[in-house]
Amino acid sequence: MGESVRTTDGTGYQYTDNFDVTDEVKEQFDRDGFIILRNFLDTEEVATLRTTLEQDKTLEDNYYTRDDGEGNQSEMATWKHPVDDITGMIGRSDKAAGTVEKILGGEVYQYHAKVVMKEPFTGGAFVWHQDYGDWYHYGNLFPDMATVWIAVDRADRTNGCLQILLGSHQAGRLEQVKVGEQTGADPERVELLAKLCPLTYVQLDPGDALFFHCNLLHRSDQNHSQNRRWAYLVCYNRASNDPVYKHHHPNYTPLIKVQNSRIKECGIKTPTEGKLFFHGPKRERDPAMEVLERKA
Ligand SMILES: O=C(O)CCC(=O)C(=O)O
Repeated sequence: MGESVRTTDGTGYQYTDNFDVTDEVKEQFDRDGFIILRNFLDTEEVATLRTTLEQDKTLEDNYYTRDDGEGNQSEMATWKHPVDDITGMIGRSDKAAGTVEKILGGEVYQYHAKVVMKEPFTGGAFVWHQDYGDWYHYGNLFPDMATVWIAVDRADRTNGCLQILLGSHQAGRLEQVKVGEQTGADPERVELLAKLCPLTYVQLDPGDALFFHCNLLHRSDQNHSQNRRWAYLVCYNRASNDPVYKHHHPNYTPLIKVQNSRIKECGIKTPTEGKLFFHGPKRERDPAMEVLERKA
């Protein structure tokens, strides 16, 4: 008997220009904590995004390493504001920002954007966590936040695709604890929730997008395969949920939305100003510095 694994294969909505957040779409998001839009970026758009990221010197200069504590690492580059390159056009587009606005029920702004790079064989794992686990501590009073996770490369079980506990956002915010070298949701609670909320592997083709609620439990495995797994993520906050603390992620900054056509029109360009990369506490430490700090 084969192992029974639940995946998102064959599920989700095919994105077309006529896509709308109907009552059914909204109900699904509220019930499951996510929706999938297949072909959210068409072949040309995702190819331009991929080439732009590969050529972007600022990513090279600003990425940091996120050690999974089990011998592997993922590289991440995180920035605050959308600018006029394809990453910004996607984040500002009606199909991304406009969809999130309808899902969350009001105006949104970009809370940050990032590229998560899981390289072949070395890409690191992420433990079970909720994004709101951290964002709560950064002064966001309400969980009126969501992320659009866009597959740049195919993401599947072999290269560490995202895993979710379906419907787990309905449990609300869980305690955060140290899990190995990472911070994650209380493993005891996660285990109990996993009995009720089916573990689901989010397998996506390049250009497919997962829109998910900030309290949805998610994780991902190491990449043991020869296939790269890069993803582009845009995180949104409701304008009405302006963080009450100043933190490394932006306070309310009006998002200038653009028509979807701007994604194609902008082509490959890599502006260096305005994004404001965040290097943050998770930046790769220089081992020599750590030795000095321990001695201090
Ligand atoms: O892309 C992944 O595998 C996980 C990324 C993630 O959960 C995060 O950056 O918070």
